Amino acid sequence: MISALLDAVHAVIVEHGINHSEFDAAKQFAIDIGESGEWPLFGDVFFEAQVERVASATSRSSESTIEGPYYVAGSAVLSRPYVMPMRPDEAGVPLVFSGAVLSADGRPLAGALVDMWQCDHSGTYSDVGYPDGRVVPPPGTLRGRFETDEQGHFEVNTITPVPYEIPKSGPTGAVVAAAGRHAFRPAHLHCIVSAAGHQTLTTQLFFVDDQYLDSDVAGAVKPGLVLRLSRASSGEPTNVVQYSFRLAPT
Ligand code: MBD
Ligand code: FE
Repeated sequence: MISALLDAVHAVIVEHGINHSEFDAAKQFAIDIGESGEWPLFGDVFFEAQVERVASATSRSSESTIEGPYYVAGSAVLSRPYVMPMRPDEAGVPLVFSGAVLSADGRPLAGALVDMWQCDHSGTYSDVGYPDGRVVPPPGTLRGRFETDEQGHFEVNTITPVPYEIPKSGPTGAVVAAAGRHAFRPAHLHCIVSAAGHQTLTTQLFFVDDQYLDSDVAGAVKPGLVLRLSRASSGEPTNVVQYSFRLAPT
């Protein structure tokens, strides 16, 4: 594999007539990525979706997609009724997300664990070091874990995520700009779903009509993961959405 990788780089050098100053700039770029702490961001934005497509090609679980750089293990374990950890005045349109965790044959899985995280209404994740001076929510905000009930169901209260613009001021942003792309991901909820005797599923949920579905900077949208939000019947400005995860047995 390593020789194939080196051969691919050699081929680019030849085809594009890379000179010494371009080579020096590439080395400096690698140094900058390291010094900025952006290796996880850079790797996940440009390469994780490809790795994930290869890894999931033969999976019998429902659609998976990338984890991305912002998962934090060990988030709050919620108790019912489930509410994602939020500030008292958390901005954003309330969202009630409900659904089920099923085995591949459709059997409901009681006691399955959903580990969920998302950005806030300004497009900022908690527990992430940002290069700009933005307001980062308190640790643990909009990160939580909750279980399905005896029927394999769950319902969690949160806010509706908004499109997420990856940090533009660092070296990853420079590559995005050089590639002529915008830096947005469509709005998404991240979920890692696990249950005894089943393969763990890492995925994301997106929403119809998002303007970035077809141009996700991380290329991680799959059609089956795009959900239709609807308005709660209460008359309050609240969105509701449903989804059922299916896990392949181990
Ligand atoms: C994200 O929120 C994300 O999900 C990915 C994959 C990359 C950067 C930011
Ligand atoms: Fe994300």
